[in-house]
Amino acid sequence: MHFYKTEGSSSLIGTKPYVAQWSATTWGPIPMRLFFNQTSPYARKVRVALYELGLNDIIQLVEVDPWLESRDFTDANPLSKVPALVLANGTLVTESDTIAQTLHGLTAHSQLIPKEEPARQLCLGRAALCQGLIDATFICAIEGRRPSELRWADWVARQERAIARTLSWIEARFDLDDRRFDLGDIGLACGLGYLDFRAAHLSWRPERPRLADWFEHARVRSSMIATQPC
Ligand SMILES: N[C@@H](CCC(=O)N[C@@H](CS)C(=O)NCC(=O)O)C(=O)O
Repeated sequence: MHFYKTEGSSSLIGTKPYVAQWSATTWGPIPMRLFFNQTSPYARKVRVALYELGLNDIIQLVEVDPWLESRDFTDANPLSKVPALVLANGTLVTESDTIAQTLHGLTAHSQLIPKEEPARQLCLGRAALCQGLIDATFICAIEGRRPSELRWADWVARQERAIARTLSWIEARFDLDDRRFDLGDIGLACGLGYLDFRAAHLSWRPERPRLADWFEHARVRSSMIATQPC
């Protein structure tokens, strides 16, 4: 078992130790490592994708606090942001959707991104819009952490308007299908989960019943339950 510690953190990390039964022919002899933290909605997208692809046991999960800029982590990712994937050959991949696309490309029979058009384009379009939804919610959460004299209320209000419009857009236009859980759906589920976690006061459900109904199914998938922020 491999456990890693981050500088300045007292917690033992490596919650899911690398399991020895991996296929050297597919993945090579060195484990891939995913740097993440429990509360990051971006990292959650990748962790959900790992579960959905059945890869969570062959990737070493390394929990870090990106805000500490610890040497251990910045040596792996100079941006000090999670998620970050380090491939078996040492290649660093950042950005949640790029990481998910990389994992999709490495996995036979992955259904994360449809092969055919226009389904592929639609999936990537949904994923990108939901990334923007997460970004807006994340900005509000970060503003809330500033000392009160440094908070910019207009900036938060602008993000909250963007969140409200985007949710209503999704309610009206997205093809919400319970039988599918591709990268666009993962982005949506993690975006809604993050709203519940950090911006519950926005009470998004009453005006978006279709979306609320869809999320009731999505949020109880094992991949979502296993990656709940805490
Ligand atoms: N666009 C990036 C966003 C990653 C990101 O901002 N992650 C946050 C955690 S939720 C982080 O690591 N922040 C640390 C920092 O900005 O220094 C992605 O999709 O992966």
